[in-house]
Amino acid sequence: MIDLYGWTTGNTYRVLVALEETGLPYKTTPVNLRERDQDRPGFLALNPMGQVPLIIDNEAPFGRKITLSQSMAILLYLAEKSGQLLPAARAERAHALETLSLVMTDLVAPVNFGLSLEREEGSSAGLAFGEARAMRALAGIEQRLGACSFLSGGRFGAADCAAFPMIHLLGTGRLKDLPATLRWYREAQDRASVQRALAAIF
Ligand SMILES: N[C@@H](CCC(=O)N[C@@H](CS)C(=O)NCC(=O)O)C(=O)O
Repeated sequence: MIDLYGWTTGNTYRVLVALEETGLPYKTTPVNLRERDQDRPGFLALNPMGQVPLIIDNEAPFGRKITLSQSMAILLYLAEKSGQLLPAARAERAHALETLSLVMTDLVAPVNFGLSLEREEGSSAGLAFGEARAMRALAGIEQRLGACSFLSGGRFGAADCAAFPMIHLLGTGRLKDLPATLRWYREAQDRASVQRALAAIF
């Protein structure tokens, strides 16, 4: 059983979609960010960064319990554990990882940074910067989805799990000139795994 510590944020939903896709058994534990549960000693002992998501896998494949933070590392761990979420062929796998990296560093990171700057400093400049970077990343995503059914290649995988919550947050208005991305978004939204992830209770 995998314990997922999380809250209703994109970084947690990314892991929820991956858990639902793989079918690995898990249970959720809320870390209420509004009440700053992340700063409590019990949680800091698990993740000194005081951030969610975090998983504890009590049945790690190498026979020991593992505690893991960072949503991208968690996606890759779940891919390895389940044998799903990444293509087996090496060239396809390399492109799936390239796309995962694009999603996390060029789409998710700048938007989240902009949102934090706005929330904590009241600055809209950070959000404008984040959005401009996001549109560039979406152009890269559009190109990928023009050539493949999914961001991870022929099957929904780690890069798709990573991208869905952020594209969901950005909204379909930003996808009007990106037909392949809009097609992908609608298909992803209809997946049972994504629906279950979005309905998860914290
Ligand atoms: N790079 C990390 C970012 C995690 C992160 O920023 N988590 C936020 C919620 S979305 C958080 O826990 N914030 C609480 C805080 O920073 O105090 C990941 O991908 O998991």
